[in-house]
Amino acid sequence: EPIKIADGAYLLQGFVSRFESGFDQRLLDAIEAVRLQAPFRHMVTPGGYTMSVAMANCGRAGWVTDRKGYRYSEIDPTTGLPWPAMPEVFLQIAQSAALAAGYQDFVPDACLINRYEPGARMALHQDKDEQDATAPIVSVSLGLTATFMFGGLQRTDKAKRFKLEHGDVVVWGGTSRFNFHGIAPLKTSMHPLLGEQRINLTFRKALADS
Ligand code: MD3
Ligand code: FE
Repeated sequence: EPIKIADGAYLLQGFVSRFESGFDQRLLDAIEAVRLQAPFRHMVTPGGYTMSVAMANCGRAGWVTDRKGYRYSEIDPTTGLPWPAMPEVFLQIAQSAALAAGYQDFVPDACLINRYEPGARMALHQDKDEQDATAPIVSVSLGLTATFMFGGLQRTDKAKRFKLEHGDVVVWGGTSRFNFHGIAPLKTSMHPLLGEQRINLTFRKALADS
């Protein structure tokens, strides 16, 4: 029952809870372990803006931005240490979702963890920093519902809006991989497991060799 939302993009509603009862809590426990080693931080864009989304990473490579640009780094600039290893439960959910969408050999080497508090947003952008463009990106939404904006290959293409709820997974492959997308400012609300926040995991193959 994946819902096709674009060429190569599939929405798997409630995938986390259907995968295994209580798996959302296992993911949250793993996030707590990662953040002890790689704290959430508000990164600065090359243009000098501090992002409203707080970020951390795990896996071999992590996405970072600063005044010098966007890139993947094997070292966390905040700690000077390698990023924490990808938790087994992260790999399990990412690979299982990729398989459900028809991608059989997805081995992510990076997981970006985005934390949205009320008012936080992500402006329309494309994901172009990964070296392997054939691999899909798998996103897992946890906590408060967000309004996702999904545009086309040009910034000016009109964006469709849809909701991403706790436990929803989206697999982005094919040409959808390069569509503009973003998250509207998070509305204040309360989630039973996460309180006033939304956490999104995005699994990627960032490096050419791993
Ligand atoms: C469509 N994150 O981290 S997840 C990002 O909810 C990012 O935190 C948003 O965009 C979030 O880059 C959206 C859904 C998503 C992720 C990657 C995509 C949609 C995508 C890549 C290509 C097209
Ligand atoms: Fe993105």
